[in-house]
Amino acid sequence: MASALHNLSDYDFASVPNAADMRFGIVVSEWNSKITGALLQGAFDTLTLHGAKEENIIVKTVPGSFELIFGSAAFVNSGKVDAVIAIGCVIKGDTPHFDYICQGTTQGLSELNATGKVPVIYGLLTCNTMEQAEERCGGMLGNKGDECAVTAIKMVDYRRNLISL
Ligand code: DLZ
Repeated sequence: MASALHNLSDYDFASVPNAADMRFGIVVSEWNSKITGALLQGAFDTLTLHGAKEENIIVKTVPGSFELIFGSAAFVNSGKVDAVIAIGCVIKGDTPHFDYICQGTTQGLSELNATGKVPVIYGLLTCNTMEQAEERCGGMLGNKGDECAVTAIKMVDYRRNLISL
């Protein structure tokens, strides 16, 4: 679980495989676009930092986090990417809507991740306040986009290693 001590941008650089021959799809929710834009930037920069070519990173937007499921499935089924990163941000409101969107989106992405041909990386911020989201998209707790990029590269490498066994 996240804690005040864990910075989402901290990782062991040397443990990340080179991503020069990897292709990535990033699906970004338009809701809370200031936050999701910063998450996207973090993911994009970290992928390229580890060798991914810009032309091999396809970015698509969807209206809200709930649509990340369909958007990610479309990438998975396209056969054009080696991993998908789903980026969204849900902020708690006055009604239970928050819970339904978080649960529905998480379940949908989980099922896709478990059953699809390529990994789907969970880049959904589920926050009680906008301040919590700002802390996690480049603020004092780092950027979850960085974490998602590193995870995507490692999972592509994981799958390739299994296939080559
Ligand atoms: C409707 C809604 C609400 C209230 N809040 C958010 C949010 O904080 N973050 C987000 O990504 N999306 C939100 N949405 C939109 C839903 O994800 C979805 O787009 C709509 O319910 C239509 O399916």
